[in-house]
Amino acid sequence: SKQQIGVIGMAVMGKNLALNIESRGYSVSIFNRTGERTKEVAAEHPDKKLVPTYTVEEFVASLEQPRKIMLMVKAGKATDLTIQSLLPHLDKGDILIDGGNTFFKDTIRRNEELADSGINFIGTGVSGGEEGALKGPSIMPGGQKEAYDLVAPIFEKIAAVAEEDGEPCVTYIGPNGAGHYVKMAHNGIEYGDMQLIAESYDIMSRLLGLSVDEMADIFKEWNTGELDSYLIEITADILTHKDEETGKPIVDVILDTAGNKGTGKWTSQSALDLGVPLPLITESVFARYISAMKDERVEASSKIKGVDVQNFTGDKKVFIEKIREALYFSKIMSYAQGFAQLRIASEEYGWDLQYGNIAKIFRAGCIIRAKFLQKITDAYDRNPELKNLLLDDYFNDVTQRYQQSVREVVAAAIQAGVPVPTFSSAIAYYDSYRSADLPANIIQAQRDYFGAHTFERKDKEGIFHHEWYVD
Ligand code: NBP
Repeated sequence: SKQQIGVIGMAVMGKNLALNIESRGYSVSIFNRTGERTKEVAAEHPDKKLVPTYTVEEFVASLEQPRKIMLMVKAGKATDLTIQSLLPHLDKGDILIDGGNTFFKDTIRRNEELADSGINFIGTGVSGGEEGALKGPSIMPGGQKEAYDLVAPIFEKIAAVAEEDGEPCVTYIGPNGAGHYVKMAHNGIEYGDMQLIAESYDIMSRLLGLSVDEMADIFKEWNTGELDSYLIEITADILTHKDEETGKPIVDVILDTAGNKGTGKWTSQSALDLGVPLPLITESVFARYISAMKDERVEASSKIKGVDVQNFTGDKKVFIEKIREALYFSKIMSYAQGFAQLRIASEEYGWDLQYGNIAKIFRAGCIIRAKFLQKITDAYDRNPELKNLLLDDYFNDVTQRYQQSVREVVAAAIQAGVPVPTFSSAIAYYDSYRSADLPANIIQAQRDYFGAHTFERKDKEGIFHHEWYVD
């Protein structure tokens, strides 16, 4: 008998996803370029309905039609090569699902190319890392809707479930690259959240002189309120771990050089391409880059003085609450920017994204899962056409109430020489967005002065040029 679905790529993600699908009662064919790996996976799980196959022909022939094939291979060239190897063996109506972290423009291209041969192509974001893949990820599928409908029952069973209403964290995102775009934006938002948490830690550590244990308790406490989220939860936990060798908190021995796989960069690049302001996430990408310049920073630290950090004299408890408010405020700025970008991308690429549903499927399974996402869904339920989350009553009210804390925290950090690129960017965005007048009049005057680029006027319609060089 034939299998209901096939998974290609038996590295950690593909293996775990195959096990997840199998655990929901499906029979799964598995295949990996290196057959040894397929053998290992099958041998590790003899009791599971995982059917190992060792050639592409054997793999494809083992599947029910229309075939459902999930690719979990390295994004980029490996994905193209895998698709090419499958193509001669597929039939019209078969469905290829790419669950890798693929650049959305590659997905648009593959979707178009394969459509010519009658093959459906679903580019799907899968978030939640290894554990998510095994126990329930958040899934962001994009591609032919009719094809998605055929795999939807499987996806709905393997996805994470939102605590609030028991709904699976998967929804059809839109045509072609929409799913991978949303996954990319999710990752960008993840970069922002992580950097904001890192800055909060830095302020508490360097400005308030709190110990790692004290900070663990604070994050734990924060996780019971508005900031309740996976990333706050794991940060609290991380801070309780000790290094086995030295007995020190593990964070004190981990090198302060952040890696990245490029998805944050893609999000910023797309924002630049679309002309959408995405300063907070972009600052978080740059923060990783500057962190990676460790040797240069160490050298600079001995040459460049900055300011001496004064002992904090205020009420620490009060200030910690301000940091919490600043963090929540800044997180809202980041999501406001990210969702505004989704809106412009949706218009540009014709995706008709449903922002409230997107926030909903982030509520569980994925790295940015948080109570807070329900607020975003609620905002789009109130107004599906919302231009920016900051215009929603809830977000407007809470940011209005918390803005003073951000101003104080950012000012104190700057006075003390503690870098807060994302916190300061958050308040700058807020102040820019709510300013009816910005100093761009000066920029337009300069452009007109040196390049005769012309300008518009506040008081009447039309295009104007001023004669700047009259003697
Ligand atoms: P990797 O991204 O490390 O990819 C390894 C897999 O790709 C192996 O099965 C490998 O086969 C296969 N592969 C390579 Br490499 N080159 C190939 C080629 N030319 N032809 C065919 N297969 C090839 O695995 P992963 O970490 O499990 O991630 C899988 C996908 O899921 C990636 O796109 C990743 O970005 C995405 N993702 C990962 C995470 C995560 O937390 N790790 C989360 C969400 C999404 P081999 O065994 O023969 O070398």
